[in-house]
Amino acid sequence: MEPRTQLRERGFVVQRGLLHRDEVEHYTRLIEEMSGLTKEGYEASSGGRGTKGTSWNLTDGVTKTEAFWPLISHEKLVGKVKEVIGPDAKYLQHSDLQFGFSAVSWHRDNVSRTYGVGPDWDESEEMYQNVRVGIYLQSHEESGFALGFIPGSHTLQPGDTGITAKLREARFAGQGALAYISPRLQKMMKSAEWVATEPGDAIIFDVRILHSGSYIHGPKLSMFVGYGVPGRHFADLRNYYRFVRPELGYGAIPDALQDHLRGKGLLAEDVPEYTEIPDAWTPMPIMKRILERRLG
Ligand SMILES: O=C(O)CCC(=O)C(=O)O
Ligand SMILES: [Fe+2]
Repeated sequence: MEPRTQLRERGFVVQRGLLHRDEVEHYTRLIEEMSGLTKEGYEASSGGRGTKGTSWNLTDGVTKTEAFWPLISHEKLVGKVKEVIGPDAKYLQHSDLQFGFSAVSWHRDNVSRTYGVGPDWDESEEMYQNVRVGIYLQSHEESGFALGFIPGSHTLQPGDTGITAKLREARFAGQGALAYISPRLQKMMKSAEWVATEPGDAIIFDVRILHSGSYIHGPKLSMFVGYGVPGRHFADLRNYYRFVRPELGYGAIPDALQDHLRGKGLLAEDVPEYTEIPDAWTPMPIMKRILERRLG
């Protein structure tokens, strides 16, 4: 299947070995330095969810850290992204750097996270083409990590009536909560497809797709970058992370990065700024406070 069709129909595209071994080592070293953690010193924590102890997550870390800017314009990566969303792909500020962190719960990364509700699901005027790329630096053997997807959960399926979609989403939510209890319960999600990753592998996915990290028993290092085709959906996602989710600490794109992106044809110019987006998902206030405390 063509990569473009794959993204459209299934919601994700796997690119094995996108980064060369030297690049994997280079980025591993950078993340180890920044996090103060090492692969050798990794200790499984929080029952393999990697949410406590030896875990580190720098939200929008790629934008904030000059050493990672070459990743955004990495030729092979950009080439693949353009195969998937077309030649107008630009950098979309939605990034992360993670060590020992696995997002064990079925969730979406987009703005309106209730299936079918809100502007993200309206493609009558503009196609939705915001993707995130997860790039992994560890082997499946050492970490046990795989990224799970519910194929097709990113777009309105033909014949989806309100009630069937609601029931299905409720089932996903229930199973998501169960997944958090144990790996065995997580694996009960029958409609999930798990992609076990190896060093340098990249997974490009529509940010609306339901996805979940697996439990891990060893070090996991990942980098996330975003791309999209400028337009309404692009601006919504950019403004969402920038203004609707202040607890994540997104700032303006540094001038020097803007110059770098412009030079590579990856800068989205004149993206309108606004702070309110209908049906935008936000974490519960208590979660927000905890996050703010952790970040601040
Ligand atoms: O655990 C992973 O690699 C997935 C991370 C993820 O889904 C997220 O950070 O939103
Ligand atoms: Fe996610």
